[in-house]
Amino acid sequence: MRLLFRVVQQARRGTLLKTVGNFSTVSDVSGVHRDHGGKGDASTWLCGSSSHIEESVRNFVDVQVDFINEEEEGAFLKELDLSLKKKKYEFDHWDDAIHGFRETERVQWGAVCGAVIGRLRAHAFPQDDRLLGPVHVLDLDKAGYIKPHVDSVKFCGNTIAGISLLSDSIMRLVHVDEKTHWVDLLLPRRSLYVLRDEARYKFTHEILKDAESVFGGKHIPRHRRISIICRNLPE
Ligand SMILES: O=C(O)CCC(=O)C(=O)O
Repeated sequence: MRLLFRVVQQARRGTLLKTVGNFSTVSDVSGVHRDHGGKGDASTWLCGSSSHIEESVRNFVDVQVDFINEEEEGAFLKELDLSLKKKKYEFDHWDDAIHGFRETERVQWGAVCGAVIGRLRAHAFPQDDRLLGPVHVLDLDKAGYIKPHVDSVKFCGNTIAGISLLSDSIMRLVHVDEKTHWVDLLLPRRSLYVLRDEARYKFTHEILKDAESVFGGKHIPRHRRISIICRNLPE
């Protein structure tokens, strides 16, 4: 079974994509509000449909810029190269939650990557959390993107945390009931993001395609992107 199928519950995409689409060209969105303070200044990586929605989501999201350095990024790329190269990017299935990807999972890591995974887990999860053993590795082609979805409550707990390699990207969160309530997270290359609780259950998340990848009016080129994703288990 595809790994991603195990972890996502797809959004009702017909309406959702259409609604979200209204906000895709963020440079055109006069309603965009930039976060200028609050709990730690997130204005460099968080913007949304209103200050109210930004503040409410801010409690449940975190982005750590430069969580890893270039050397650590290189170690992941080297370690993953062989197993990813054996697979082809998948583009074909219209109903998949994701377009243009290949994936793998890994339990054992070399010293450098193992230390980063340890740091990620220590940062994102309480010490007594039960974690999903295998780390999920998702390789998005330059033309690939992740559609709006909520991770399955059957297989994942309240937290998802990921490191982005090779490319900056925009992760969009849209409220599952109020489609006009959304925030965009700018995920710079080598950053860590954490989504927990309401951000994980009450909002869909997606990674925008290059053509829609705009933050604060600026195009953020979406190149090939690999994410290293850790989750906890449901209680
Ligand atoms: O690639 C990412 O960072 C996000 C992955 C994702 O959406 C998921 O695994 O549910």
